[in-house]
Amino acid sequence: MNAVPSTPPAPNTRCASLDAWVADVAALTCPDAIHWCDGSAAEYDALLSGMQADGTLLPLNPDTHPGCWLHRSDPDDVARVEHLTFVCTRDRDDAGPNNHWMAPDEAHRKMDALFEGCMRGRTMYVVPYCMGPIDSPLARCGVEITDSPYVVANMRLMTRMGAAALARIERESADRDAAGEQGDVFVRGLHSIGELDPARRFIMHFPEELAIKSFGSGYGGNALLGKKCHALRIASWQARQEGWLAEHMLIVGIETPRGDTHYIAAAFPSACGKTNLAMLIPPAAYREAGWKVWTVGDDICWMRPGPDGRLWAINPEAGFFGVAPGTSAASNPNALATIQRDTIFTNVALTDDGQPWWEGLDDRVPATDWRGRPFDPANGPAAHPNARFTVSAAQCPSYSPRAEDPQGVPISAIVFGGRRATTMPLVFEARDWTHGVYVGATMASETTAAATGQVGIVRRDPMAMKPFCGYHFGDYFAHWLSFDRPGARLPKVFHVNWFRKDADGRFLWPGFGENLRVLEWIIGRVRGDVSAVDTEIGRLPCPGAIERPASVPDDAALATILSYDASTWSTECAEARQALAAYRTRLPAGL
Ligand code: O2Y
Ligand code: MN
Repeated sequence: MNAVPSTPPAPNTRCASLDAWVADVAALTCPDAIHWCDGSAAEYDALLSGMQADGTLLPLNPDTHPGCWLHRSDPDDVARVEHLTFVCTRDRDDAGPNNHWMAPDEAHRKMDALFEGCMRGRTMYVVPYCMGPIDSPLARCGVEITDSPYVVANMRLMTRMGAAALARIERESADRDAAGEQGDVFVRGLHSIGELDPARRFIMHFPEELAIKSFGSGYGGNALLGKKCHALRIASWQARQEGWLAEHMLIVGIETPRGDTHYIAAAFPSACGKTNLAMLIPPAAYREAGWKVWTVGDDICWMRPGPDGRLWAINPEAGFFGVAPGTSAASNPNALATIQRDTIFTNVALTDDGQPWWEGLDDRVPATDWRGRPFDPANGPAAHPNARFTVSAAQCPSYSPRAEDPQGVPISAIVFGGRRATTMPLVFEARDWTHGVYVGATMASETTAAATGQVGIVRRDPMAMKPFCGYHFGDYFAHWLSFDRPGARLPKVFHVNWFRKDADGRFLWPGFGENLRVLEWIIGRVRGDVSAVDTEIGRLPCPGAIERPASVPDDAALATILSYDASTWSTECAEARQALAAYRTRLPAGL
């Protein structure tokens, strides 16, 4: 680690604006040392050892979970904080009613006051990173400055971090200078854990400046700035300017017995099984017939029109920051296999022999809860409901070789979905792109206990982007509609609902691997192999088009899951119209 020089620092990189920014941040935050991250294995090991020494990380059982660690976060710092998250645009309307807004000058003043001297006694890490394959034209770079070694270690798993990213920033900055263009080629993210005081916690986004300032939290989406802050809020703004889409979507490749692979991008709000769908294991009969599922990404998708008119997508992330509770050999064997080694667990419980444990994993009784107390059911769940694993995507058994393709993968279908006990049939297809955008813009999901404490409230969450769109939703919908232009070969758009219930509150559809039956129908529609029934809500599968899983008792039950009720849908449409009215000043006429 280099000590902070008392004279202005010599250039560290071939990007003068980066050097100048780092020097300015050091002058403001007064760290004891500055460390430029190179992303090497030696650096990672040194960070882990340092965190083991100071108790930030505990090693897990090396026999069952080699290279795995437990981090216990501050009990008041366990999730994203939407009410403290702001989009700071010059014109308030540009942030839209879907964001909390603060004027940029005021936000900078507020944040700089918090950052003043906050790194005294700490090391300041400079973390260059690339979102997307390092040589992809769709990838974009950022630099996160942070005083948290836990954040650095997580960023190494979640992004392409270090020397290669810095080299790309230097190259792009030289190209921009040579072209006489203004502006930065990287997103500037400044983060400090501060004192982890919820009263002094803010996450500010400055999309016009490609900048993020985050103070007071060390956790997940608040602190790993490459993820929600950069890859969604700032990137959605950049994408609108540059003609692409930054979406809260998984990307999964479905290989059929014919040997062709169709890539599907899917948006679901939290707690709808996104990671499970991205890592789906086909039912035995499908596996035997030659179906395979390939994981490209489980959370974020960047898509742009290619020369052939199709949308080409990359996963900007290099790892998974997945929810541990509920992950099991039954729900997601691929995820479980992925996290057997070299994984950082956050806020999980421990068994008496030092293995990570969470509700839903198996029927063992944990010894220690997520706060490090002897487990007592009277204290609530053993693992925090938002407990996480951070792991490199390359460890996933179903990781797609095409995930590293700089050109991305062509998207055949876009799927929207939500958790709906009633109203929404298992699947329907939108009539055209505009209808598809409407379906995404009006999608909704019922809350689960883990998310809010209130169960079963229907919340509209357009394209699952409500917490993540960096600008006015009206402009965002218009941007989506703009992709329908001459020469475009857009994906078909679908809506799915795995969560429909019967009158007794029992799920009607088995979900998990059986969802492949629905994806098979979607692929049939993309290829033009299967017909559909035109209805007022969209196109539905013909009877018999989706084969009945064993757990669905008879064809009548299957018909119920596939059907809709016109009067319930009248209410649905009225509610959807009311939700869209919130964006009326900028709502495109097409919707
Ligand atoms: O709670 C957090 O800080 C993380 S939220 C998150 C993490 C991974 C993937 N998706 C999400 C989300 O809220 O959509
Ligand atoms: Mn997410």
